Amino acid sequence: MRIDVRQGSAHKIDLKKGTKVGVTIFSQIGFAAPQDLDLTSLHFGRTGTEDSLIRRGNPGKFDTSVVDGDGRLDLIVYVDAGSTGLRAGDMQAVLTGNLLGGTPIYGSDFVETIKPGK
Ligand SMILES: [Ca+2]
Repeated sequence: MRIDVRQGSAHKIDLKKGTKVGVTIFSQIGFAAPQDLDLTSLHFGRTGTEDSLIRRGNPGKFDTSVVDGDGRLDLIVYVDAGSTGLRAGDMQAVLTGNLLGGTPIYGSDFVETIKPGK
């Protein structure tokens, strides 16, 4: 699964608690992220086990947008950088979860992490 992690438009993430980071999950042939994912199962962070998603209700409301111009709606979830377990200098972040049928999914992206407030 292809994901893209950004704080605003940059890959550089301020690890301060409360920093909102967007994680785009790209749909592809045979996989529609907004429909096929079990949204309650998603975890994101240093190891992919962290409960860092910012949820509005349960399972929460997330954004959809055609991020990459391929005509397929992609899913955008938001996480609190302070809950990801990421440390300054980490260069990778991981998203894990399940499809609605229970199949586990995994994605990772390059990140640049900076100390809180720097
Ligand atoms: Ca797309």
